[in-house]
Amino acid sequence: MNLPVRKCYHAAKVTFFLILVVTILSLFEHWRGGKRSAGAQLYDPEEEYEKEILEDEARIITGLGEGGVAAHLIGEAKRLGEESEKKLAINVYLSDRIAYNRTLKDYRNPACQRVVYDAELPSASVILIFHNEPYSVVIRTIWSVLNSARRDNPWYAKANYINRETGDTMRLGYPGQDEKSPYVYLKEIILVDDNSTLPELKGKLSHYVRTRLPPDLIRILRLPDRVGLTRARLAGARYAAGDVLVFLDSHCEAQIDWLRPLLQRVKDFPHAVVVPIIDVIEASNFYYSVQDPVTFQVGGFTFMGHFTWIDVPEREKKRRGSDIAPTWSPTMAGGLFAINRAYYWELGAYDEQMAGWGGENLEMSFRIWQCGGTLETIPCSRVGHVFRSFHPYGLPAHTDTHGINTARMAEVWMDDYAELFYLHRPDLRKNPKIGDVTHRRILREKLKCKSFRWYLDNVYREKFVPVRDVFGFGRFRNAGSGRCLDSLQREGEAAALGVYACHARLQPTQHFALSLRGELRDEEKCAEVQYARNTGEMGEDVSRRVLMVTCHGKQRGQKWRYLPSRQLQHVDSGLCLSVGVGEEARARRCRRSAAQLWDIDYSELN
Ligand code: UD2
Ligand code: MN
Repeated sequence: MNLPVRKCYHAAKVTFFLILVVTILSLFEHWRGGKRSAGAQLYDPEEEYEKEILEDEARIITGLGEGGVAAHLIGEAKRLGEESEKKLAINVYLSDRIAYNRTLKDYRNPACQRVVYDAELPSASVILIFHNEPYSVVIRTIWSVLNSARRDNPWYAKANYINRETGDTMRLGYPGQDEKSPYVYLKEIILVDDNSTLPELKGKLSHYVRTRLPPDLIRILRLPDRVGLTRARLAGARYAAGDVLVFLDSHCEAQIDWLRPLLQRVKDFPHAVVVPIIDVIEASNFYYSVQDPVTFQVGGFTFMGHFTWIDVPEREKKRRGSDIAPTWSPTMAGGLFAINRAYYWELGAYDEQMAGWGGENLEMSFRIWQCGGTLETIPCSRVGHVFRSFHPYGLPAHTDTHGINTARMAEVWMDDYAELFYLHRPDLRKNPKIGDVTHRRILREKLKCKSFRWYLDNVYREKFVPVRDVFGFGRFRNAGSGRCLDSLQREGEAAALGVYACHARLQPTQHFALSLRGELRDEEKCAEVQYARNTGEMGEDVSRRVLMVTCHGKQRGQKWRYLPSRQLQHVDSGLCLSVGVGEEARARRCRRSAAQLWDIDYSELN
């Protein structure tokens, strides 16, 4: 009996010993682990960011691109730069090496230097939105906004102004602004991160703002989901507290004294929505390119729903009175503009159901004009923008946001003219993808907005409207061959006018018009006979090409007559439009021939 007891006792001793060893070991492990995690706590991401930023700063090449001149690298660096541009549509490798706060030369119309602004102007909230934009380009944008707002800028030199009414001395700044604040008129910069995935736009960017920029002036709004540019701007606007919202893309550089002209105009006319002249910063070499400080373009559109640049119409040149006066613009590009904050909301902000990219710019442009505001280019304000040849960031897969957003816009603002958009996009007509626009139609009712017809007749009278300024429009069907005039989707200046089998339904390539001015045209191009002016001797078998060139509106070379015989005669050359052997239309001696007989098919648009 004894034995088992002793055995038991022995076993207990061994067990106790084992437990002791295990406990000591685990305590030791715990202690080591504790030390390890204490080490992990010492790891500081801020330190890492700081190190990276110092490395970035060491990379910058002094003087490169300074003054807005083109920057060039050589050898391997040049190749790496070109490679980055192929991938990102901007030479990011080069951008990383140009000073973040490079200066620009003064490219303004010289008359701008003599303009006197109020000392007290409304405060601005500058809203920059971005999704996966190149880090150094974003930072340069922020710097340029900050630098141009500094109180010690030479253009703010006349620091004290007398208020003519009260006789008081006034300091530059927005109402109630601390006189010592180094940034005049700038209330805040709001960075809206539309859920970027690039790591450097997260902690590192925040660190940069905290350590190198005035952090009390810059707020970063991180959106938890990717919402697209319209809703990103809306988020920024909701957050903003300034009197005036100033939107910019995140690849801009503001020109000298760009902000005051915008603020002054909005102060004087709270219903004026204003845009700077947008200069081109070249994506490959960061050249700040200004063709001519005096002439600039304003915004137009195509019925396909695209924004275009147009020359300032002659009647507008007369109305505005001076080259630097606010210039009415039928539309805006969309990315760079300033608007009174209260008015922005009153006017319906944005259509928050627009996703991705596109459409919001024409929507806002038409809405401004139709609902009683004005859209103006302010020539003394210039901002450079890097125009890219493609979107480097992905857009929501398989969704044509530009098309859908434009259809939403057309449904609300274009009345029957929406059909001209659907002519290009029949697939979107009554397409459920467009979603519901009732609330935007209610907005239009509530604001008592005018019709699209009113907009075309008053704001953009120069716009060629293929169903309005015409003798006839639709298909031009040749009696002999049964084929129709067709642009053959040839693009570029002076592409030959073609003939092609008529489509069953009216299609944009076969939508032509004979305008009241006598132009044989589509939306932007007019038919001309090649070498029409040096006619001289013309043989029986003369056969000239007919080219589609930009309409000049002056009739010379672009005038056609539709004869009672159903022939289309080019006035300058006296030749008649004929079907040729190939797919190009020809201008030939007028003769009795079915090849020269045309029926204008007044097709219903749908
Ligand atoms: C032009 C406008 C742009 C916008 C667009 C039509 C100018 C100079 N640019 O195209 O502002 O009105 O037409 O929609 O007027 N972004 C996001 N989330 C996205 C996609 C883009 O935040 O899902 C940002 C992007 O990082 C950029 C801005 O939106 O800062 C505009 O995009 P863009 O530069 O690609 O457009 P852009 O200039 O070709
Ligand atoms: Mn842009």
